[in-house]
Amino acid sequence: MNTACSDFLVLAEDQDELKTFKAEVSSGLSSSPKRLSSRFFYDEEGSDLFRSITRLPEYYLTGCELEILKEHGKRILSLLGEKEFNLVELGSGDGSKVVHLIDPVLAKNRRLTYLPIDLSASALETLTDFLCRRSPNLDVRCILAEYSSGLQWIKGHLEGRTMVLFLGSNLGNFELAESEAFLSQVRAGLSPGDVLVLGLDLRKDIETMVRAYNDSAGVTARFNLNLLRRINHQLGGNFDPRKFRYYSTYSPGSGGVDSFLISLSSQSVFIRDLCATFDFEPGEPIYTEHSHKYSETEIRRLASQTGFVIEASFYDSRKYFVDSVWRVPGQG
Ligand code: AVJ
Repeated sequence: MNTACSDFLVLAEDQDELKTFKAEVSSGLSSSPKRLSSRFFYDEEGSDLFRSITRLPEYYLTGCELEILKEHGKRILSLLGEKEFNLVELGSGDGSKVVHLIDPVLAKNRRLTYLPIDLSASALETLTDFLCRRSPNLDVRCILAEYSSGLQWIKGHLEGRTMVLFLGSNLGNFELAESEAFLSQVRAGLSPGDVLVLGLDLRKDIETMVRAYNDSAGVTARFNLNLLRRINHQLGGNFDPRKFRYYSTYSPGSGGVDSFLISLSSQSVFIRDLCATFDFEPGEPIYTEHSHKYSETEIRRLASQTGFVIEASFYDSRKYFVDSVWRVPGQG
């Protein structure tokens, strides 16, 4: 991690995340209907499974966004002008997307500071190792933090223009009210003239959307079921994942793919660290994930309600996905 070009700022502790996990499992399994948040999918095993998902033929999202960044990366960058700037990424990914924004800057022999914000130290380290060899003109400053505290830190510590990346339709896991609050928070961390690049999966024919979450290799099912395994490992649960099935479907009402783990029998699960038992009826669901699919109207409404102006929209050739570029209005 102590690579010459990188800095590592720690604003979150593993214990904090474990506490949050414990609290959310407790309240989620006590509510009716039961729920567990997809934000907890990403332990080490879950992150590996997600990487496999991005390579599945059915999961078109990653390929579409890669196509957009390869094709239009330079034009996206040109919206910031020629001055030195900071590139902030919410969620660090594996670097395969962001290089299409980093490399054109470095190719012009310009300096760039890249600041990935992520809760996984190992993800940040792997990403840094991958990026650091690229050029002495690239500064990588990793921020181990929740998005909100990372953004807050950035506000007081960066000079010059900033471009924030929130790619992969990660916003789609938030509920509408949460998305608005989150985007307003991003907006508050930025100055007039700064830019947000938001990757969003668009509404399209239902079969295509549903197939992306029902792959024939069953990786997405394992990805969801891994959450029960994580509860077993980290909180001393005794879930038998074979007694649950993964189910996901498009809901026209909410405009997204909703995912569930459904109990196959009448069963009780004990979780040691919560000192609690949770009862399941046959067919009882745990709601695990909402993956929102956006309409153009929704995107326009979100931007204007959170204080941004849409500056440009970049699509893949099939128009499955959009990288929507939003600017903070005003002088700057
Ligand atoms: C990373 C949140 C965009 O919702 O499509 C992939 C996660 N879930 N397959 C999504 C996911 C099931 C993904 N996001």
